[in-house]
Amino acid sequence: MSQRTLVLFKPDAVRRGLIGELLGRIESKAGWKVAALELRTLEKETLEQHYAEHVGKPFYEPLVEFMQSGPSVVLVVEGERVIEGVRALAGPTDPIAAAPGSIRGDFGTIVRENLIHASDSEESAERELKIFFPDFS
Ligand code: IDP
Ligand code: MG
Repeated sequence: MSQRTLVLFKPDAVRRGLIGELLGRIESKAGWKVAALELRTLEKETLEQHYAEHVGKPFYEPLVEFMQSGPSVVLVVEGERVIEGVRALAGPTDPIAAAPGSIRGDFGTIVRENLIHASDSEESAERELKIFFPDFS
């Protein structure tokens, strides 16, 4: 089943020069296509919409601050089971718990600065694609 997902390479990944590494892992998956890609410093309003489910949690404010701290790469990736697939490439939220071989497991140590966001379900993908690419059909 072909799907679209919203992916962010977070400001830590861009600062550390990992755009190519992360993009390469996505592009290496057979049949997956980058449908949109932009280097963008995310606005507070965009992040408040994106992370609405986390409002009130102790990590919310520092997360929104961190996500504004430099440019991110914003991507739409499409292909076979890409929603589940990019989550698998990313690994679980805590980079220390993430298996080596996953993006977070290979490059991360800090939970907040875990390099990548990827939509976690079809509903999230639809919601997030509208936030970041309102004109994308
Ligand atoms: P996910 O990105 O793996 O879907 P979520 O639970 O949706 O993880 O959290 C969104 C983001 O908030 C995480 O990717 C991470 O950057 C940050 N985050 C989540 N939990 C914590 C925490 O306990 N401490 C600090 N940051 C956190
Ligand atoms: Mg999440």
